Amino acid sequence: LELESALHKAIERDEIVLHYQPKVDVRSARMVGAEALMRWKRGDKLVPPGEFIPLAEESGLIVPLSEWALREAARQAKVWQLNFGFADSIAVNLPNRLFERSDLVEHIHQCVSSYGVPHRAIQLEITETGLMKDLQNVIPALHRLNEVGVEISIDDFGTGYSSLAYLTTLPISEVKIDRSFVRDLGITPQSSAVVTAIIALARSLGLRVIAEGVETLRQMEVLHRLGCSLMQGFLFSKPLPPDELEQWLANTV
Ligand code: G
Ligand code: G
Ligand code: NA
Ligand code: MN
Repeated sequence: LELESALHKAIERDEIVLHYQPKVDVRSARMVGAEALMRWKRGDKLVPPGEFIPLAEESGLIVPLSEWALREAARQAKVWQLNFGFADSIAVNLPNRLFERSDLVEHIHQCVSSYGVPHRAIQLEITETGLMKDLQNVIPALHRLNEVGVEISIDDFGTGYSSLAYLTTLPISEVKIDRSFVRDLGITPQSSAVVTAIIALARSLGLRVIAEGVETLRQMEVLHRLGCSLMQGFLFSKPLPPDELEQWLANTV
């Protein structure tokens, strides 16, 4: 409860920050977008999200936190657009709780329009498990978001038992191969079988496919050989504070 009240204050005190991890196209070695990941600056300590996101989800604080993240990502996209000609999108992780709001789409619209960036400046990552758990709330919102140009990426893909038939009906743009499969690439034959299947599925549905958690050259090579050239992971960069992402941004245009 103490941590909960501290987290509540953290939002008001601007102690929450976003770090950004590049999404890289290995064919050009360039950044094609970035994923925003929260950090809590508590004194001189940086509290990792693993320690406060679960608490935020239990307490409901995840709603104001995520709304803040959407606003902050839109603001950052504008700054980078002005300074670096940034025209890609920033991906924000959106937990299911946000889809219970009937005005989610309106909130996102307000975020982008108040900073004067296009809707496509914001991409949403929703986990496969979250998607399947709450289709009733999520699907109508996905359609409305798609109509205004906000792209949807399915996070942790391959772990959530989604109905493939369902996927074909959803307005999604990207699937993110879960890091558990990437980790075992070149180690277990099962992992490359799963990755091969996901890439084939994505291709036949016309979806982008990106691999997360890429840590080794070997994993990068296998993924590239299997037909996935978009990647994210420590091999390229850990999540960086905005000023440190500038090196990547300068390289993009
Ligand atoms: O950044 P990292 O390495 O430590 O994140 C740990 C976990 O916290 C991951 O599961 C990640 O999805 C989650 N997380 C990080 N930032 C956010 C965020 O802004 N919103 C949500 N919902 N989850 C986040
Ligand atoms: O899927 P999710 O949104 O949870 O992914 C974000 C989390 O993954 C963050 O905690 C981030 O720090 C972490 N992450 C990013 N790249 C890598 C990587 O190459 N390896 C591992 N193990 N974690 C990573
Ligand atoms: Na994510
Ligand atoms: Mn993931």
